[in-house]
Amino acid sequence: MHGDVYAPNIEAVIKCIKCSSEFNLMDKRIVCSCGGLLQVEFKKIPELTWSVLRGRAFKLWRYRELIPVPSEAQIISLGEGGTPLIKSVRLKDLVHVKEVYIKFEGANPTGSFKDRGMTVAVSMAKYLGARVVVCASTGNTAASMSAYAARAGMKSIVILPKGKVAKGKLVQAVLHGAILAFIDGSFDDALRAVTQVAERYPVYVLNSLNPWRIEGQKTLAFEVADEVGVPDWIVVPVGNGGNISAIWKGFKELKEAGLTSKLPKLAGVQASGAAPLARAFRKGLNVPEFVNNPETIATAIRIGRPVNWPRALKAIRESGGVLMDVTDEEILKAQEALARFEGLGVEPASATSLAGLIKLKEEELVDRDESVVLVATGHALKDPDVIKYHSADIHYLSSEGVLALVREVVGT
Ligand code: AN7
Repeated sequence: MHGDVYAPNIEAVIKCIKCSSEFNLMDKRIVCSCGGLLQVEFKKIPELTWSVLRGRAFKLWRYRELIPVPSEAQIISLGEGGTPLIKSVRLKDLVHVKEVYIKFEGANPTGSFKDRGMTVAVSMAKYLGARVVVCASTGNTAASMSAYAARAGMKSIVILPKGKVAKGKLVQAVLHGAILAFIDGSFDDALRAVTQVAERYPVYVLNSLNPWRIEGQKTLAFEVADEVGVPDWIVVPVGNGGNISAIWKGFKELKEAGLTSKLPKLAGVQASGAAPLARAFRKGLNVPEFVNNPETIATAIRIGRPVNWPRALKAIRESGGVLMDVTDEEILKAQEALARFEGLGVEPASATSLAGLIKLKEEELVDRDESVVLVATGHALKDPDVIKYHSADIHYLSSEGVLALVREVVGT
């Protein structure tokens, strides 16, 4: 399917953001021996023009040169990326800003932005000879990993917080043949278990600690810039802080490559019951105080110890942006507004971006002549159980009853 993808020779390394050690791209480690996070870095940013890129399909692999997977690697793809960037027609007047776009990541093959990271990281896993991949997950990572692993012919093991994963995501992991391990505890406990497993057994870890996940997820920035240029703000739901770090990396690389000239301000949004980064930002802390019992209706971001916090905090500060939190009530209201004013069905975690924008506007951090992109990370179908929190106009009627109902609705 991607035989037409240009496979470049790339000069890049894996580098520790803490101790600056450098590793070969073929190195299998996903964290540095010093404990620091790893990042893929170009030695020299490839020379590119928009017209070359735009001659290819509007999909993630359009940006092949900026994704330094070695050219011999087989690309495991489900046609991810190229998701709709939808201009808001009705919400714009509610929030009073120049332009609001919604990047609808629910349109990815497994219904979330995770597919961007997985096409890249699973391709690397396959290339590195992994047979078993593993992740801790609040649900979407598990759904995406098990789909891509299936396509790559690898076994997947997903470690999940018992009772806290939305139904749609579980259906996907089961359907794609993953081994599901539920543990008593939160996502953070599941990730600790993954770390222990990885120390002992030859498994490849596909959590967003993995630098190749970031390489895939940064393409969201490429697509936004490609379609409408760089906005003034980009608002991103934050759990582990992987996606917001990736999006920042994407915008920075575009600027470095001379493809854009400005950078956006990043607004990261957490759920109030799981907001260690927002709290650290508010207090001006350099190291967050973790939350031991995170709780929110937005189970995707029910995370108390975000592993990507160093890069997420750095990205947001560098951009001149903000980190904030929104309540479950605000999340549900925003979910309903996106669905009922724009026709966009997103899961609760994804609605934090609109809830965040509403707050940013109230606090006058976003100006009325600024443009904003809201990242809608996952599809509404992921989490059908939240229906109980929304107003529903449902009737059980006889056929005469139906006639009466319609008469009332049309107002005759
Ligand atoms: C819909 O699936 O962490 O800040 O294990 O599913 O990069 O963690 C999901 C995260 C936002 C937060 N929106 O992204 C997992 C997982 C949705 C998500 C996030 C997630 P990060």
